Amino acid sequence: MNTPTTNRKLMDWVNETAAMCKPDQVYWCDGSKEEYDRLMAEMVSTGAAIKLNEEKRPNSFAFNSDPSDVARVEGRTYIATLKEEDAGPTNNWIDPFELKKTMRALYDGCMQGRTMYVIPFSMGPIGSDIAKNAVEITDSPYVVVNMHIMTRVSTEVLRLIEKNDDFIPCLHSVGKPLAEGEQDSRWPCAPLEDKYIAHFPEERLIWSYGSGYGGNALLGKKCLALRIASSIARQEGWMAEHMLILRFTSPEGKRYHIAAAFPSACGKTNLAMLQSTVPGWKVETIGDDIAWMKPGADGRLYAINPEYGFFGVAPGTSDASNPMAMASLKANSIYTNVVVTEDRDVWWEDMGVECSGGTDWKNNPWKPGMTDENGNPIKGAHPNSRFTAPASQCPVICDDWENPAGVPIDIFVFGGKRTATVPLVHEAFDFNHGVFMGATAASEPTAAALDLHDVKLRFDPFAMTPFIGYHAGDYMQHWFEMGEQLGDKAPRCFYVNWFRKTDDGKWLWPGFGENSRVLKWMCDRVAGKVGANETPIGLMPKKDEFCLDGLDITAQTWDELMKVNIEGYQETVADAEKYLAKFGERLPARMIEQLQALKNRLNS
Ligand code: GTP
Ligand code: SPV
Ligand code: MN
Repeated sequence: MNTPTTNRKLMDWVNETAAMCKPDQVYWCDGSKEEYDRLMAEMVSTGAAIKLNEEKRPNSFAFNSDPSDVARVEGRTYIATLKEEDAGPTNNWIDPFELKKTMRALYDGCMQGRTMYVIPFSMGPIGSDIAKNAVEITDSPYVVVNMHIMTRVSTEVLRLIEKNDDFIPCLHSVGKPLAEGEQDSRWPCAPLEDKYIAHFPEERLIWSYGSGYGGNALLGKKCLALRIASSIARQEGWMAEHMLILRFTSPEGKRYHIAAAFPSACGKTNLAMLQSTVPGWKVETIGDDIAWMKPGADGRLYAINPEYGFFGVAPGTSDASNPMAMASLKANSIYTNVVVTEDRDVWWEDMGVECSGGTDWKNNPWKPGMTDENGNPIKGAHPNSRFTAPASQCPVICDDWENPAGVPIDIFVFGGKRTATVPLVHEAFDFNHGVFMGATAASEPTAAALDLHDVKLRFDPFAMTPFIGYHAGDYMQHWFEMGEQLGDKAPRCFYVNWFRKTDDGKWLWPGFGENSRVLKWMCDRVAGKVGANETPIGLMPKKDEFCLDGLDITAQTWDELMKVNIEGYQETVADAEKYLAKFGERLPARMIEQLQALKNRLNS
């Protein structure tokens, strides 16, 4: 093999991995367009990829996964710390020695009949202080092309590793060795019981086996930029969060930077690119899924987006709901588990265009209106089908979105999907109360994780439950400590819920672009331009200070949207208390104080 590095550590790791996984060949990726085109052409020739209509979707490709491999698998995701208590009650734990033994047996010969790709990549602008260099080894060419879009893949990263000897090793295999002459499947993967998405935070190491989908396989994203990074961030005094980052600019040109944490498939991509309906105000995007944030020299908190592309939920994305996402994915994109239409374009549910038929995500002939044997509609696209699109193609991406210095965050927003109880918006009394709000955020499950279907509501602190690489109690404590350090420069905290429904199942709030009205109220609060009603749960808008012009919202709907449901909150508090009890001694004292204070306010 020709090895484009002389770094001992990297060479040893690649050689050891090759000896264990026994691929037919080893290939070092350079991130070039030529490499991308060649791998795509190979996948088209084997039938793994479908080249889309060049006129409708230039340079774009569709893939269908195995029906068993369609989302993250939280039940098979592990934080393997030396001590079990360091993984905490929200993570699956296995002793790292035992897990490595199990996984080594699986990795042994797992790349037979395949190429082992070595992908040098950077999370964050290459060479910047906040970026992290990493190398993913994978036997999936689908992963390579997705990594090209989602991260900065470059031989420049190898040059940096030569200099500083510092990189995060990420090992991935689809877990399907090929016997001599065996025909490969379109989407090779291993059965659920052999899938492992494993993290060794003390070693800063990632081992993933058996899945080719999304966050299970594109290891820069959830595994590195959230689970491993959150653990590093706590040690080093910064934050790695499941947050979008946007810039909201007033008609006078004043810029506000907002970072918002919503659970998977709860509206981050939508909010990150929203088309403001408030006259003169505009949104520009910095990131749609992950924020890395560090205190700057001026004492404020600065955020960067460590990613390079969007891996966004396809269904529901339309010119009406998210035109900027639609523009981002017009060309040079990858679509996974959507409908490929008869004219080789893509389609998904609620795309807002007619479809006469094509091939569904399971590779079956499909027409709209088709039903299964029980009369239920057959979806053409999987609910967690996704597009992979370069962030640079977003028409409202900030000019300076790659500035390694980041943007100063003014506002934190927390939220989730709650069809009842939680009002449209409320503000925290202070930062500690904001941490409590984020730490007790709860959401109804979505299709983004495979194994949560029986859950009605889950507490999802900071939308990070599946992504905290250590004990969630220590994580909450880290949030309080960051607030202490930032002092009066800490971002103001708000909680939102776009998802309230009426008794007959209709959305109470129009959402999407109209959410700009809520953002505007937040900015007015920060600027001291509007007051607020003090309620037991927090500070809420005065109706005449909240812009509803041009919206068909009755006084009754407004009251419903802004109602503080005391009994509902008392119930949630009781549930939160039960949930937090699991954290034992590592539950921060400030969480207990906040819980007690909320109880008192609700009871008085
Ligand atoms: P991940 O990429 O999984 O982390 O998710 P995300 O938070 O980026 O999710 P995304 O923005 O793709 O959210 C998708 C879902 O939220 C779709 O079902 C949207 O229709 C829905 N959604 C987003 N914004 C709104 C809103 O304002 N109102 C309503 N009712 N639904 C919304
Ligand atoms: C999520 O599930 O929050 C995602 C998609 O952003 S994945 O990258 O698959 O985790
Ligand atoms: Mn996400």
